[in-house]
Amino acid sequence: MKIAIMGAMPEEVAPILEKVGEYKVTEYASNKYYEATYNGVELVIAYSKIGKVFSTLTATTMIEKFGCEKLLFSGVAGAVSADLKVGDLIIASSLAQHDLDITAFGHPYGYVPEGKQFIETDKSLREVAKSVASEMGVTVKEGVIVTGDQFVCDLDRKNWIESTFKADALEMEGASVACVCDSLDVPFFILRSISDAADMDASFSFDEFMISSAKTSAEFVMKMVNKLG
Ligand code: 4EZ
Repeated sequence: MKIAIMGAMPEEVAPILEKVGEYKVTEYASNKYYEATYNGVELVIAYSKIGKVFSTLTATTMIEKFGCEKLLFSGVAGAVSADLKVGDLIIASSLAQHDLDITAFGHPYGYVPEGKQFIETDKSLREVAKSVASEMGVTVKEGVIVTGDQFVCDLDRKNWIESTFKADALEMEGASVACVCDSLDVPFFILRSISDAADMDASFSFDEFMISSAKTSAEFVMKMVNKLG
Protein backbone atom coordinates (compact mmCIF):
# COMPACT_ATOMS: atom_id res chain seq x y z
CA MET A 1 0.00 0.00 0.00
CA LYS A 2 1.65 3.17 -1.24
CA ILE A 3 0.33 6.37 0.34
CA ALA A 4 0.62 9.89 -1.07
CA ILE A 5 1.10 12.71 1.39
CA MET A 6 0.80 16.10 -0.14
CA GLY A 7 0.81 19.76 0.86
CA ALA A 8 0.81 22.95 -1.18
CA MET A 9 3.80 24.80 0.27
CA PRO A 10 7.28 23.65 1.35
CA GLU A 11 6.43 24.55 4.97
CA GLU A 12 3.51 22.11 4.87
CA VAL A 13 5.62 19.06 3.98
CA ALA A 14 8.88 20.00 5.74
CA PRO A 15 7.81 18.48 9.09
CA ILE A 16 6.87 15.26 7.22
CA LEU A 17 10.22 14.99 5.43
CA GLU A 18 11.92 15.60 8.76
CA LYS A 19 10.02 12.69 10.33
CA VAL A 20 10.78 10.16 7.56
CA GLY A 21 14.50 11.01 7.64
CA GLU A 22 15.81 9.39 4.47
CA TYR A 23 14.13 9.69 1.10
CA LYS A 24 14.72 9.36 -2.63
CA VAL A 25 14.07 12.47 -4.70
CA THR A 26 12.61 12.22 -8.22
CA GLU A 27 12.11 15.30 -10.36
CA TYR A 28 9.05 15.21 -12.57
CA ALA A 29 6.86 17.84 -14.26
CA SER A 30 8.80 20.71 -12.67
CA ASN A 31 8.34 19.33 -9.17
CA LYS A 32 10.09 17.10 -6.67
CA TYR A 33 8.64 13.84 -5.36
CA TYR A 34 10.10 12.30 -2.20
CA GLU A 35 9.82 8.53 -1.77
CA ALA A 36 10.34 7.15 1.71
CA THR A 37 9.36 4.36 4.07
CA TYR A 38 7.91 5.30 7.43
CA ASN A 39 7.30 2.55 10.00
CA GLY A 40 7.03 0.05 7.16
CA VAL A 41 4.63 2.15 5.05
CA GLU A 42 5.66 3.28 1.57
CA LEU A 43 5.14 7.01 1.15
CA VAL A 44 5.36 9.47 -1.72
CA ILE A 45 5.57 13.03 -0.40
CA ALA A 46 5.32 16.28 -2.37
CA TYR A 47 4.20 19.87 -2.17
CA SER A 48 2.37 21.01 -5.27
CA LYS A 49 2.74 24.80 -5.16
CA ILE A 50 -0.30 26.90 -4.35
CA GLY A 51 -3.68 26.66 -6.08
CA LYS A 52 -6.06 24.33 -7.86
CA VAL A 53 -4.05 23.83 -11.07
CA PHE A 54 -0.75 22.83 -9.45
CA SER A 55 -2.47 20.67 -6.86
CA THR A 56 -4.37 18.85 -9.61
CA LEU A 57 -1.11 18.13 -11.41
CA THR A 58 0.60 16.84 -8.27
CA ALA A 59 -2.28 14.66 -7.09
CA THR A 60 -2.62 13.14 -10.56
CA THR A 61 1.12 12.50 -10.77
CA MET A 62 1.22 10.82 -7.36
CA ILE A 63 -1.55 8.46 -8.39
CA GLU A 64 -0.78 7.82 -12.07
CA LYS A 65 3.02 7.92 -12.12
CA PHE A 66 3.92 6.83 -8.59
CA GLY A 67 1.05 4.39 -8.07
CA CYS A 68 -0.30 5.83 -4.81
CA GLU A 69 -3.44 4.04 -3.64
CA LYS A 70 -4.51 6.50 -0.94
CA LEU A 71 -3.89 10.24 -0.59
CA LEU A 72 -3.60 12.35 2.55
CA PHE A 73 -3.38 16.14 2.32
CA SER A 74 -1.88 18.17 5.15
CA GLY A 75 -1.77 21.95 5.40
CA VAL A 76 -3.20 25.17 6.74
CA ALA A 77 -6.47 27.00 6.10
CA GLY A 78 -8.42 30.12 6.84
CA ALA A 79 -11.26 29.71 9.33
CA VAL A 80 -14.81 30.45 8.23
CA SER A 81 -16.65 28.96 11.20
CA ALA A 82 -16.38 31.23 14.27
CA ASP A 83 -15.52 28.29 16.52
CA LEU A 84 -12.29 27.52 14.66
CA LYS A 85 -9.23 29.30 16.10
CA VAL A 86 -5.58 29.44 15.03
CA GLY A 87 -3.99 26.01 15.47
CA ASP A 88 -7.30 24.10 15.50
CA LEU A 89 -7.59 21.08 13.22
CA ILE A 90 -10.37 20.49 10.72
CA ILE A 91 -11.07 17.32 8.74
CA ALA A 92 -12.94 17.85 5.48
CA SER A 93 -16.15 15.84 5.28
CA SER A 94 -16.69 17.27 1.81
CA LEU A 95 -15.18 19.94 -0.43
CA ALA A 96 -16.36 22.37 -3.09
CA GLN A 97 -14.84 25.00 -5.39
CA HIS A 98 -16.11 28.39 -4.20
CA ASP A 99 -14.80 30.23 -7.28
CA LEU A 100 -16.44 28.00 -9.88
CA ASP A 101 -19.38 29.96 -11.27
CA ILE A 102 -21.70 29.20 -14.18
CA THR A 103 -24.70 30.44 -12.23
CA ALA A 104 -25.63 32.49 -15.32
CA PHE A 105 -27.04 29.21 -16.67
CA GLY A 106 -29.02 28.37 -13.56
CA HIS A 107 -26.44 26.04 -12.00
CA PRO A 108 -25.47 26.28 -8.33
CA TYR A 109 -22.11 27.79 -7.33
CA GLY A 110 -19.32 25.21 -7.48
CA TYR A 111 -21.14 22.98 -9.97
CA VAL A 112 -20.54 22.14 -13.62
CA PRO A 113 -22.53 19.59 -15.64
CA GLU A 114 -21.35 16.01 -14.98
CA GLY A 115 -19.40 17.20 -11.93
CA LYS A 116 -20.40 17.40 -8.27
CA GLN A 117 -20.95 20.53 -6.20
CA PHE A 118 -19.55 18.77 -3.11
CA ILE A 119 -17.13 15.83 -3.12
CA GLU A 120 -17.04 13.63 -0.02
CA THR A 121 -13.81 12.40 1.52
CA ASP A 122 -13.20 8.75 2.39
CA LYS A 123 -15.20 7.70 5.44
CA SER A 124 -12.77 5.11 6.75
CA LEU A 125 -9.85 7.56 6.63
CA ARG A 126 -11.98 9.99 8.63
CA GLU A 127 -12.56 7.21 11.16
CA VAL A 128 -8.80 6.65 11.42
CA ALA A 129 -8.41 10.38 12.08
CA LYS A 130 -11.02 10.29 14.82
CA SER A 131 -9.28 7.44 16.57
CA VAL A 132 -5.96 9.33 16.40
CA ALA A 133 -7.71 12.41 17.82
CA SER A 134 -9.21 10.51 20.72
CA GLU A 135 -5.88 8.82 21.51
CA MET A 136 -4.20 12.24 21.51
CA GLY A 137 -7.01 13.75 23.55
CA VAL A 138 -7.54 16.52 21.03
CA THR A 139 -10.78 17.69 19.47
CA VAL A 140 -10.85 17.77 15.71
CA LYS A 141 -13.72 19.42 13.91
CA GLU A 142 -15.23 17.80 10.84
CA GLY A 143 -16.86 20.01 8.23
CA VAL A 144 -17.05 21.51 4.78
CA ILE A 145 -13.84 22.94 3.33
CA VAL A 146 -14.05 25.10 0.22
CA THR A 147 -11.34 25.88 -2.27
CA GLY A 148 -10.64 28.71 -4.68
CA ASP A 149 -7.75 30.36 -6.48
CA GLN A 150 -7.66 33.29 -4.09
CA PHE A 151 -6.27 34.09 -0.66
CA VAL A 152 -9.44 35.23 1.10
CA CYS A 153 -8.80 38.25 3.31
CA ASP A 154 -12.11 40.03 3.08
CA LEU A 155 -15.11 39.77 5.37
CA ASP A 156 -17.71 40.15 2.63
CA ARG A 157 -16.20 37.33 0.56
CA LYS A 158 -15.85 35.14 3.66
CA ASN A 159 -19.48 35.74 4.66
CA TRP A 160 -20.64 35.00 1.14
CA ILE A 161 -18.70 31.72 1.20
CA GLU A 162 -20.15 30.80 4.57
CA SER A 163 -23.74 31.38 3.51
CA THR A 164 -23.37 29.87 0.03
CA PHE A 165 -21.52 26.65 0.96
CA LYS A 166 -22.07 26.36 4.75
CA ALA A 167 -18.29 26.11 4.81
CA ASP A 168 -16.20 25.82 7.98
CA ALA A 169 -12.78 26.57 6.46
CA LEU A 170 -11.29 27.63 3.16
CA GLU A 171 -8.06 27.12 1.28
CA MET A 172 -6.73 26.80 -2.28
CA GLU A 173 -6.14 23.09 -3.09
CA GLY A 174 -8.51 20.70 -1.35
CA ALA A 175 -11.38 20.56 -3.82
CA SER A 176 -9.11 20.09 -6.83
CA VAL A 177 -7.33 17.20 -5.11
CA ALA A 178 -10.77 15.83 -4.22
CA CYS A 179 -11.81 16.02 -7.86
CA VAL A 180 -8.73 14.04 -8.98
CA CYS A 181 -9.07 11.37 -6.29
CA ASP A 182 -12.83 10.99 -6.76
CA SER A 183 -12.42 10.63 -10.54
CA LEU A 184 -9.60 8.08 -10.19
CA ASP A 185 -11.30 6.19 -7.33
CA VAL A 186 -8.52 6.81 -4.83
CA PRO A 187 -9.60 7.16 -1.17
CA PHE A 188 -8.46 10.57 0.11
CA PHE A 189 -8.37 12.66 3.26
CA ILE A 190 -7.91 16.41 3.70
CA LEU A 191 -6.65 17.84 7.00
CA ARG A 192 -6.00 21.51 7.70
CA SER A 193 -4.88 23.47 10.72
CA ILE A 194 -6.10 27.06 10.99
CA SER A 195 -3.59 29.83 10.27
CA ASP A 196 -5.96 32.82 10.03
CA ALA A 197 -9.60 33.90 9.94
CA ALA A 198 -9.80 34.88 6.24
CA ASP A 199 -10.47 38.47 7.30
CA MET A 200 -8.58 41.76 6.87
CA ASP A 201 -5.82 40.54 9.23
CA ALA A 202 -5.44 37.22 7.40
CA SER A 203 -2.11 37.87 5.69
CA PHE A 204 -0.46 38.91 8.98
CA SER A 205 -1.97 36.01 10.89
CA PHE A 206 -0.93 33.62 8.11
CA ASP A 207 2.69 34.85 8.21
CA GLU A 208 2.79 34.51 11.97
CA PHE A 209 1.15 31.11 12.37
CA MET A 210 1.51 29.11 9.15
CA ILE A 211 4.66 27.26 10.26
CA SER A 212 3.29 26.20 13.64
CA SER A 213 -0.13 25.29 12.21
CA ALA A 214 1.46 23.36 9.31
CA LYS A 215 3.42 21.38 11.88
CA THR A 216 0.29 20.60 13.91
CA SER A 217 -1.39 19.22 10.80
CA ALA A 218 1.69 17.28 9.61
CA GLU A 219 2.20 15.59 12.97
CA PHE A 220 -1.42 14.49 13.05
CA VAL A 221 -1.23 13.03 9.54
CA MET A 222 1.91 11.06 10.46
CA LYS A 223 0.03 9.52 13.41
CA MET A 224 -2.58 8.41 10.90
CA VAL A 225 0.10 6.81 8.71
CA ASN A 226 1.11 4.67 11.69
CA LYS A 227 -2.42 3.24 11.74
CA LEU A 228 -2.52 2.62 7.99
CA GLY A 229 0.49 0.30 7.80
C1 4EZ B 1 -3.74 27.89 0.44
N1 4EZ B 1 -3.16 28.25 1.69
C2 4EZ B 1 -2.63 29.61 1.71
C3 4EZ B 1 -1.60 30.01 0.72
C4 4EZ B 1 -1.12 31.41 1.00
C5 4EZ B 1 0.88 32.92 0.69
C6 4EZ B 1 2.17 33.05 -0.03
C7 4EZ B 1 -4.07 28.01 2.84
C8 4EZ B 1 -4.77 29.22 3.39
C9 4EZ B 1 -5.67 30.05 2.74
N2 4EZ B 1 -6.17 30.04 1.47
C10 4EZ B 1 -4.61 29.72 4.66
N3 4EZ B 1 -5.40 30.82 4.84
C11 4EZ B 1 -6.05 31.04 3.67
C12 4EZ B 1 -6.97 32.04 3.25
N4 4EZ B 1 -7.36 33.01 4.09
N5 4EZ B 1 -7.44 32.00 1.99
C13 4EZ B 1 -7.04 31.02 1.14
O1 4EZ B 1 -4.26 26.62 0.46
C14 4EZ B 1 -0.01 31.85 0.12
